[in-house]
Amino acid sequence: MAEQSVANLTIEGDVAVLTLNSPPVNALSAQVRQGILEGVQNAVANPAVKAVVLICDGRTFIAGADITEFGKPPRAPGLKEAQDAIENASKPVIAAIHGTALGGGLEVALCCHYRVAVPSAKCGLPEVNLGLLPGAGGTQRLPRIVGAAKALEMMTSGQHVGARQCLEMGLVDEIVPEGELRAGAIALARRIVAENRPLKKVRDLSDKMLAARGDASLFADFRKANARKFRGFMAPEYNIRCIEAAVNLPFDEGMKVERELFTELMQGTQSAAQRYVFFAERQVWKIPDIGDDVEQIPVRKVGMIGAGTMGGGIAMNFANVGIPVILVETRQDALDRGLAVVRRNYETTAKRGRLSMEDVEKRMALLSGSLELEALADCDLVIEAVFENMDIKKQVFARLDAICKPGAILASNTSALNVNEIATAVKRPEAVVGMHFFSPANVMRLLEVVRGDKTSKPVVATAMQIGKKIGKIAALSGVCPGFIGNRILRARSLQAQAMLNEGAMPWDIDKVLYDFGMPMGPFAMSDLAGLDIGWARETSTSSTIREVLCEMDRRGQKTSAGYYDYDEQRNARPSPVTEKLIREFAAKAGNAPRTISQQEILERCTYPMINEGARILEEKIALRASDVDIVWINGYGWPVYRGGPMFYADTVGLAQVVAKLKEYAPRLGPEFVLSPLLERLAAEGKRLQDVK
Ligand code: 3H9
Repeated sequence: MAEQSVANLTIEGDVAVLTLNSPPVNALSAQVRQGILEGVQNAVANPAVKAVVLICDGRTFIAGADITEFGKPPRAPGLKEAQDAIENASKPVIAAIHGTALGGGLEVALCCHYRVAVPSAKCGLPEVNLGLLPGAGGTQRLPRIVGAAKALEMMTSGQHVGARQCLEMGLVDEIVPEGELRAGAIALARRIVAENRPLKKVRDLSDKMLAARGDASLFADFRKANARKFRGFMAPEYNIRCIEAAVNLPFDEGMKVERELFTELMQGTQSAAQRYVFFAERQVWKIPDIGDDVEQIPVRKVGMIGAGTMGGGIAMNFANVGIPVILVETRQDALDRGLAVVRRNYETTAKRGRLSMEDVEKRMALLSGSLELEALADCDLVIEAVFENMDIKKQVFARLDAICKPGAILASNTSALNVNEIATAVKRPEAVVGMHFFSPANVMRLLEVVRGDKTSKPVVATAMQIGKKIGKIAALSGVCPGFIGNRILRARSLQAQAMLNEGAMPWDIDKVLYDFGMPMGPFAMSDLAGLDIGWARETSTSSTIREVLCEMDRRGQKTSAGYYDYDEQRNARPSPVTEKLIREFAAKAGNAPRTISQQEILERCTYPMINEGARILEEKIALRASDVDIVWINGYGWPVYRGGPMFYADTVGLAQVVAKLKEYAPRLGPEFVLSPLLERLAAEGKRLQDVK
């Protein structure tokens, strides 16, 4: 028997109960595998035992393979041995599921002869989110029990499916009341024995798959319908291939396909990136000098200054979790418009079936408006989203200082301004923090929390935790122009603009970045956002391409013309006007246009970003490389299968990045400074992700 604490076998009359206990999530470490193997063997060998229940202590059923073991030498026993012991047992084995049965956990449950769950339990095969496919028979067993169509949905989305739905699909056999799992599972075990029910092996089922056998259209249609969502990712396609194998091949042949494709994914860069991101998403919440003992400030009411696109979007996040928000505007029509936009957003969600009309009303009832800052006096957290101008921000903060109750958090949604300077406007700088949301704020997952020199620990801790509560992923940044995200964006923008002057066209650059996996390139992004952000006709000097485009009223998608021309459906096509303008600018500067290779475009865009990320690390603006990656994945659409710019740099090799940056240096512009940290790590053969 393995260690008592990991797997514990007790005999209750004629039923053996094998309880796993390996916190935090009962992942299938070598010890747990050993515990299952020996536990089942011992139970089966015991003549008094007629059936076996497999159950877990703690917050969840087995949540999957132990991801920390991936990439390390395998340790015996393998999961298959443990699964075989279950599936081939001569006595019925019943999985008793609470929490989440995920990945390898569900694959173990699928080897059991019966499954019972509590109503709050969920099942899923989320391997796709780690750039993988279920590698312990899940790809072959799931379609056999739920059918190919449902398996396609579940395995390519990684979704966790609730117990009731699992019951309907046949994935679980019975649901027992919350808190009665153990007793319910034992009772089911006894019934199975009494009724002499068969030892049901999922591998032998076929009836739900017969319809799909030989019908390639199910798969072709599914691929087509999801092409956009799956773009660039290997794992969804590999999952689909495994389900095709399940449908068309005998079980053991299908298992061979699964093994082969699993191994390929596991050894590839995409899965390494996605596993890295899994841990990065959990690491990002941890702030070394702020422990759990730091007190949080209860946030029961939020004030929002500005009811425009940003303010309204931010307010929705709080209303979504039941926190009331007062929105303050300077004019009644702006306030009315802002609230109407919020209502429209909610109603659109309701029309798509993702929210009930009752919930729309509930959320709207949490939002109120005012034209007076004084209305914010009793708010626990006030966020301003006014015009990006330091003087205006300081005026607002000075007024908030006079109005807000002691202990209130005063947050700025600035995307670039100095939070320390903003804090000089108040007598309580410890209360001032940056909370930088990304547009559209009700959709985008990222929140940059900006810690000023004087921001107190409780304020930082609360800003992070409230971010978690409203479903964001919060990354901590120090103060610098543009913080983590926009500072790196600027490094890319400078190169993209420079390359226009050297002979590349906006669509050449955008295509390279799109093919790399970004949702769009920098010029398409500018057109979407509006070229006139921060531009005014009165002060325009015709000195940049962007200024001249604005002067020509080519202000982006909203005017059907920007860098690109747009048709009525907003489809972009390269613009001869823009092309001519770019050529004229280059000629004026005395630049002879040259052909810039796709490779150079990619390197010129991404390597300066990496360099800027390294500078952000050495200046201690970011706590760790993986936080930089979290920002770029969640705020700017960096493809998760490339792990973020820092992880990507490690996969390219820092020596290569540095060598190229040195080669390109004459073209990189006066602002470019090679990061000493990057240079040192490259020389030492180290990685950015190892910087502590
Ligand atoms: C797989 O199964 C492959 C097989 O098909 C093939 C095998 C041959 N391993 O998320 P939380 C840690 S692939 C190791 O904050 P929650 C996590 O890092 C796997 N560690 O809790 C964190 O550590 P820390 C398929 C893991 O309550 C702590 O547990 N399964 C694993 O918000 C708490 O996690 C999955 O992909 C793991 N598998 O959510 C499921 N899982 O405290 C992955 C978690 O040091 N897990 N940890 O930061 C989850 O989705 C969530 O953790 C879960 C709980 C929903 C279970």
